Amino acid sequence: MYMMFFGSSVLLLVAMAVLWSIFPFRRGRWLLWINAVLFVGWCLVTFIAARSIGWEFVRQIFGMLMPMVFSPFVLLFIFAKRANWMRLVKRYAVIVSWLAVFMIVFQIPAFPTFATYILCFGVPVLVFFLLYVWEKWLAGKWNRGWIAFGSVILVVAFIFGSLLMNATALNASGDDMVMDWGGGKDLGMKPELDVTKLTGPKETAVTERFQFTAATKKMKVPDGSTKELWLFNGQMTGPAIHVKQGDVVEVTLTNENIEDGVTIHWHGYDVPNAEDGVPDISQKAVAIGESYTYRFKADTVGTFWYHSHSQSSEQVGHGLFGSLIVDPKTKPDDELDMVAFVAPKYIDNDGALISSDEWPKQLLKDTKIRLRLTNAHNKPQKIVLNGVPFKVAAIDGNEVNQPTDVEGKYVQIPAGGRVDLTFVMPNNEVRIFDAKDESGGWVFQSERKSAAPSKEIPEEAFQRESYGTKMNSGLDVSKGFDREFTMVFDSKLAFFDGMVHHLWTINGKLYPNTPMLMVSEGDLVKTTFVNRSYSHHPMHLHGHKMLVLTRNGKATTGSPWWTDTLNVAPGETYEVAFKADNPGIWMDHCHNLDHATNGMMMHLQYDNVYTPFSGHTHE
Ligand SMILES: [Cu+2]
Repeated sequence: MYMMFFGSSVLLLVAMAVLWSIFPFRRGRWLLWINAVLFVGWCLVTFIAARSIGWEFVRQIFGMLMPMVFSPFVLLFIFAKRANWMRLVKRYAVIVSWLAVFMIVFQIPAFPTFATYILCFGVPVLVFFLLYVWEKWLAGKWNRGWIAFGSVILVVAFIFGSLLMNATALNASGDDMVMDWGGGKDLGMKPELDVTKLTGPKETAVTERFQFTAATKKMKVPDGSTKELWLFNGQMTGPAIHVKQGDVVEVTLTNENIEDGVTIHWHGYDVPNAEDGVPDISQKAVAIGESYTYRFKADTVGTFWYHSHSQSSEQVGHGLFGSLIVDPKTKPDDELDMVAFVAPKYIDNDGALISSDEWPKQLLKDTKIRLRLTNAHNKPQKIVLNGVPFKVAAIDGNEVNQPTDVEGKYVQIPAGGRVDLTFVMPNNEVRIFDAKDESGGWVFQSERKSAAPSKEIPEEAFQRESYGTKMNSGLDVSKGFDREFTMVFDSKLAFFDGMVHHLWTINGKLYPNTPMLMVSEGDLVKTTFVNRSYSHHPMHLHGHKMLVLTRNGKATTGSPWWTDTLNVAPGETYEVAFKADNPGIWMDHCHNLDHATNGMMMHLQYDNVYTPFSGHTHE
């Protein structure tokens, strides 16, 4: 819907600009009338968009461009009876309407800064003044060749100007750290806690020990070709960490030959800050030949994963990830556990499911299965399970209260997110696959020979917000919040690494210039996500679980929806709450790792914590 608003706005503004450009050369009121109709059309499109997706999505673009594109009509009306002023207004209309077109194409009004206000409100006034001066004292001639030449120069200057301006923003040092106290008390920094002191348990407590070596390895990938991958212990996917609740896990990571250094981040697992594996925040990336030891208590049950958080987009993409599963102390031992990942884009861009487990080909009837699926890709994935009704037993490691049977629906997993699907093996074959890879995935054969299960992709999506049965979430949000933050997502074009890229902004800012979200320990925090861009943003907060309160303004009704990676689709708004109960400096970023690389990251910082490392990271 937002895209429809944006696209039709661009078309309508271009049409208006073209008409204004003809205006100085053709007489007749019809041009003016069509132009007025287009303007009304644009207002209507905005009105419809505001009603259906919310004023928040359209207010910047409309609010800032509307006065600009409306101003020629007003001026024409004012100067209707004075021929030489009319000439001036027509020239003004051409310039200002094209300016509006470029502003909307580059989405400049979507994330206004002081410079944007000058562009939108100051430049039109300046244009009018300059035209007046030109007409009055230089007896300006309106020459087509001159206009064409002037326009080309202006357009080129404007495009390169915007691209360069945007690129400069990404290369900023971030030294002028700005803080956002979320409307709560600004307590000032009282840094007394060094992140390196916020560690897991002592060595003596360790019950499960792992040695990981990160190295390159040539390996066959799902499409049959051989690629150089970057792997933990030479395995795709990395060695599984499958432990029991109460275990103390120790992982010693050694970097054999991965340039730029490696770390391990325990995705979705709320470890103490020093174990979080974010370079330049909780540690230095582990350089070639060096080692680093992580230790944490496995007290939270569920499906998690681990991956390098150094140059994440490249390193996860090349295979530096694996599964982290914590079983309850007493596990129903008749449940058959299977772990799989949607491959990251470098290993397979087309939705191949990969696993380090050997999955059984045939299953006995009535076998209970738990499929633990993690999306290591950058985009949300549609998972299809055909041939049997199933339950969505857990999301991001959090069990759903009384899940009901799902049939004829696909389940979307956000990039970085996990789902546990459970089912009881029927007397027919069952197929699981990613919607991008209909002929791939797995088929579980039954005892009885049956027709091959369908490759059909259901049209309807599983909706988490109303699934399961309501129960006490354990987080009381009825008495209001200590802090409230809003994160609005946009995109802009810019030069970066010598190419034009999309940069992804939070509140108009690029990392590391995005203000840090400041909290005090014990705060109850609300965050609102608003996605005005045209790409999905799976928002991942380290160190905390978020409780989803509303989706697009509607309160969630089912089992409490806890998540660590929430997919915010284009045009969507979510409100989430979390308790600030894990002191540290935590990343809050988009898990489309390309977006994170291109600006969509920020920090959540406790006011009493500091890092001895550089203080901001390039992931
Ligand atoms: Cu994103």
